[in-house]
Amino acid sequence: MNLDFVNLSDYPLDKPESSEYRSLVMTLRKGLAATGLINLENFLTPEGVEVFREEVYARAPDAYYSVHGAQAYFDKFPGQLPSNVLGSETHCMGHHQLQDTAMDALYRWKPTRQFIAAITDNPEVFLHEDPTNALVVQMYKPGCWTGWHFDRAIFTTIINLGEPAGGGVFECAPDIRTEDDPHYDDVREVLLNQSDRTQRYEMKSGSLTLMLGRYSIHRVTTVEPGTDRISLVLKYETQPGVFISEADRKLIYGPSAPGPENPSLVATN
Ligand SMILES: O=C(O)CCC(=O)C(=O)O
Ligand SMILES: [Fe+2]
Repeated sequence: MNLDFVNLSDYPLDKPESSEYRSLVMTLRKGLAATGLINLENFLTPEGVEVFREEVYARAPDAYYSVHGAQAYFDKFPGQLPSNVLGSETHCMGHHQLQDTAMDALYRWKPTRQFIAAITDNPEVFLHEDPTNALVVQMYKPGCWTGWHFDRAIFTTIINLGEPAGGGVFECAPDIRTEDDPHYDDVREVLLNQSDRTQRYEMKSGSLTLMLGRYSIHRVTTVEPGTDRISLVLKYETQPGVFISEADRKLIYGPSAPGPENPSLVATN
């Protein structure tokens, strides 16, 4: 892990015993618990952003372009919903395409995992084990978007690597549902663009966003002509051995995307 890529002056991940680290983690933990979403600006150094972007563009021809529909929660949604706000259109690269990159080194780095565990108030977090879905680059070329959805994992870590010239805004209604209550009425208001809970975040390159994605409905609006929006999604889990289903893997990462070496491992999403 190249320490020049992380802004260790503002985020001293390498000094977990220091009082600066402890007070930073305390503040971020409280912020995440209170608001459902925190954004750490300038988490990467400019050099880190540059190197990560080079890695993304070197691999971009192999990204899998897909347009697909709504996710699990909406299968059970009562009543009619506007279909044009669900689903996604992106160019996606999975972990199998990002091996031996600086992005992968940051994902696996123990201090990153300790930092995320501390902020999310977990004793430890584990790497997602699916060979495709653990570390993901979402490229939003002009016209691309991700519709309203909830994530499967409790929390999601996103590093922004490119701001679009227009559009590509991250919108989120944090903490809108709970594990036991889907809050369909509140969610319907969001989907119909009638909710005062929806917030807009213009993420800056190099920022790290941590969000309680399982309970916070979110989307990325359509990117307008100009520059691409790029996000790097780091999937951490509160238990080991998490995979996605073969059907989801093929849908998101393409028909030739590799599955687990041991085919008896079953999906846990
Ligand atoms: O691309 C983004 O910023 C958000 C991606 C997202 O919501 C997801 O991967 O679940
Ligand atoms: Fe998401």
